[in-house]
Amino acid sequence: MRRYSAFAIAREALRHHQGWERAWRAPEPKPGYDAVIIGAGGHGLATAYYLGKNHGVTNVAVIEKGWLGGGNTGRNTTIIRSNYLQDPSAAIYEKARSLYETLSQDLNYNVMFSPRGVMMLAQTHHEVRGYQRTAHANALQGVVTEYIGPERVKDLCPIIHIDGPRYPVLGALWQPRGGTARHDAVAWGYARACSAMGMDIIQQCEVLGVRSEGGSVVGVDTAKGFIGCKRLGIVVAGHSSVVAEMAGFRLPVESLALQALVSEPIKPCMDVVVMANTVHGYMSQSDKGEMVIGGGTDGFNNYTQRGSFHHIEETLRALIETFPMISRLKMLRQWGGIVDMTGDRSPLISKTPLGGCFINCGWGTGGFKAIPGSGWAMAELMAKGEPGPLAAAFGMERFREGRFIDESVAAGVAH
Ligand code: FAD
Ligand code: PYC
Repeated sequence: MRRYSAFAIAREALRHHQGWERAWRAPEPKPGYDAVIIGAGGHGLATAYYLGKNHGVTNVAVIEKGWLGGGNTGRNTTIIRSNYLQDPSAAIYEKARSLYETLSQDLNYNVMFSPRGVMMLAQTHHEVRGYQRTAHANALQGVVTEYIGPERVKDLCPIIHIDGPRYPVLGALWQPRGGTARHDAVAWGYARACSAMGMDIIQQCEVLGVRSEGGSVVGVDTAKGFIGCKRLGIVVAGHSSVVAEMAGFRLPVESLALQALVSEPIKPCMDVVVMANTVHGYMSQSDKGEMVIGGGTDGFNNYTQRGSFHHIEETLRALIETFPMISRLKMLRQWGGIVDMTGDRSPLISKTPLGGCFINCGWGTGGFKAIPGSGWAMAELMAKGEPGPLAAAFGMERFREGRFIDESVAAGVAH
């Protein structure tokens, strides 16, 4: 695979861009692999990448029922932060955030990481105390955050109305190196790097069944036939329970739609990311100028990957007191993704009751930010058969043992 570089752009400009290669191959499946990963979202692709890069396992297939990055990875609002409360969460989200800092260089693909800063507004006294507590916890965890007052909020984001009648802004939890990245590029960058290592990314290939012998996985039945494997990773987000059932076990996960929308593009007016969790809204401005806006999950479990009108109304009504300027914007597009929620709002990176089969799911409304760290930890689990330090706390046995990692506040999105 040829490297992308300024020199390559100049060379291609001179020959009318006729010489670019395909970013990844489109192979037919082989009869078997050392490792198969179901799901070519960010987490599945990152798992494959770090299996190759960190553990030298490259006889790998990533199997996707649709197109790569077409699930939640290509549908999210791209917020990256690591301001979680519990130690295991801070460790994995901060690992992910720090990998994002150099991901473009690592993958030789511009993922447009933009550490513009993320603030979570405190609009009730309860939130003030909660975010001050998180700032103290983050200081102990080595995660750089700061509790800031309303004047600093206004300085950082002049379009915020801080004296709202119902929910005045009392302060914020500020993470200066949080931000955003281009979601598709994260999937595409990992896919290209995996393909370059010789891995097969097989799209339009739904997994229909999981086969086992003597309590261990031997392969998967797919729309393109049987594919054998020694190790299987299930990384399918909102469809985790469906695929787990094929493998013969149940998960403590519910599936819900989470929706988002974007406005027409406008001139630059906001160069930070703002989350307003009391009213359930969050907003940032994309490089194209659109205001990227999201709210809470649907109030009922479902698999419908779509937007709905009542959600636009609810989300904008929630945000308008704090951002009066959005009342004058036209909204362009809306969509939904199916998120996988656990009871403690923390993920599963876990062995399963089926030998050789591992699961990575439960990232719910907040897994985009985790992709590099999650892939790193899942690759270690799949390569060694045991979790490393990043994944150790996230086994599914924690639900049997009552050892929850409660992140219902830090998850930041209503559910
Ligand atoms: P996905 O990207 O969904 O990938 C799973 C893949 O598995 C899919 O491509 C699917 O087609 C495939 N699959 C499913 N079943 C099968 C099968 N049987 N056979 C083969 N393939 C199968 N997180 C943040 O950190 N910040 C945010 O700002 C943020 N905003 C969000 C906003 C919205 C509207 C949504 C929906 C989510 C948001 N998230 C956010 C959450 C984040 O998008 C997800 O946690 C993350 O993308 C999950 O990645 P994934 O790779 O696990 O799943
Ligand atoms: O986890 O930061 C997050 C998030 C923002 C919007 C949806 N999830």
